Amino acid sequence: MSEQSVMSARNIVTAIPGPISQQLHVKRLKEVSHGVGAALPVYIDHAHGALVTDVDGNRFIDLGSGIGVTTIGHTNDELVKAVQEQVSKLTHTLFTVTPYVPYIEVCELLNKYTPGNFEKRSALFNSGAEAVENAVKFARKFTGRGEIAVFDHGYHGRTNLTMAMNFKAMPYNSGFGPFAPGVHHVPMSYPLRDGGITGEEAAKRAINYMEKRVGAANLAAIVIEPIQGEGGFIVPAPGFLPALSAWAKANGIVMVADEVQSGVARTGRWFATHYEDGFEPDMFTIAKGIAGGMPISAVTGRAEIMDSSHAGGIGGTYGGNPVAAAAAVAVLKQIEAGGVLERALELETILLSRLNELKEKHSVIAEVRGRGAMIAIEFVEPGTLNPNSAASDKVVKFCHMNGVIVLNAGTFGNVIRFLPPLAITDAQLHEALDVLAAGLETL
Ligand code: PLZ
Repeated sequence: MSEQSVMSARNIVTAIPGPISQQLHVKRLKEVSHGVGAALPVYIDHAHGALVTDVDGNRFIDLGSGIGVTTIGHTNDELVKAVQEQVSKLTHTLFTVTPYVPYIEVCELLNKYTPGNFEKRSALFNSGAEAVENAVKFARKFTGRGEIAVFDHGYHGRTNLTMAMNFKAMPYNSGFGPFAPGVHHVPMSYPLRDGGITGEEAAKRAINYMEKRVGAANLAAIVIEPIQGEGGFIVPAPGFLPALSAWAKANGIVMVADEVQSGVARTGRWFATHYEDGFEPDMFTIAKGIAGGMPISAVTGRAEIMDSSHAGGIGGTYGGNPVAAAAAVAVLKQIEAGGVLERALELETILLSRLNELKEKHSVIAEVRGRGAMIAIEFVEPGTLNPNSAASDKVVKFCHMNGVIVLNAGTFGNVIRFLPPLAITDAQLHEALDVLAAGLETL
């Protein structure tokens, strides 16, 4: 064993947050809107791979990737090189005025690697919410219909339309309405809390709601996260997603997979949709992990839907910015080259075995779920299904204080989710999970 590997990856040298972070936080509260939250107010100076260092010199192991963004690793070498080369050549023209090459390259790669054996087109935007907004625009234009169905526990963004599509009032929606009309919330498949019904039965419940409450002929699109992100990594029961897409197809409804959190190698496949045979979305929304932190998003879908808009109907000043597009090409080409998807599956093996061990030991953990490097644990009051956010909050706090960045999630705030950068080493992941285990011992 090298000296490096026996040393701790973490290095906590001050109280958390440290004195410089505390000073910065005071300044921030004076200058930055208080509507912008901070889960862990340590101010970060630099990061590489899965290690993040703050302004006080504290080094953390990152199991959050900035909510699933730095999947390829912080300051990934090839990404940094691509960005540096592009930024000195061209920072902006606006693709819809005078186009440039990286935009087309991103679209080509996404058209190739998204599920679905049909002709595709893509369009590029800045954020996940903007991608979702545009997927809805395409679906409405193509179908000539107005209504949209989304699912309980779902999350789609913070713009007016996407707020209407979110499940949770707090903290996302409360007080920010009125919201865009035409959005209908449909029961999700949530195996832990569904009393044992099958995926097909859960789909029947959702379809019944859409038929009776909305009317199939009025629906432009069904928008669903194949694994729900903010909702707590809820993996629907097998058969749920295929039954929905079959019903959508039979009724001329556009099936949209929101893969903003679950896409781009996160789950060990290019997209989480690949796991469900028979689930056949017409369109995908993609963001986060696509470009290692550079802001870019995409809608990829059937050519006839994507071409249904008149020229000029789709766009935006910065959408598919050349530097962000170059970063996306660098990420997508690394996945294409091999090894990245495999790494996510290796992390899955470690996460599942360590977390299931902890579940055996701690009856507050009701379930370990997810795929690839997108795994979560849900906390309950032992022997019941009552959500136990007091326990999950305590463990999250313990991890933060001890140099591990973890994120909470879930409608009931009782889920801890793990989204490590795929560049994390086995030793770093084990060290972070040792901290989690110690946190569970404090309950
Ligand atoms: N769709 C499935 O997960 C973003 C939200 C963080 P944007 N999720 C993280 C926060 O507190 O704002 C997300 C998602 C899914 C859409 C979005 C929205 O993506 O890039 O944040 O707009």
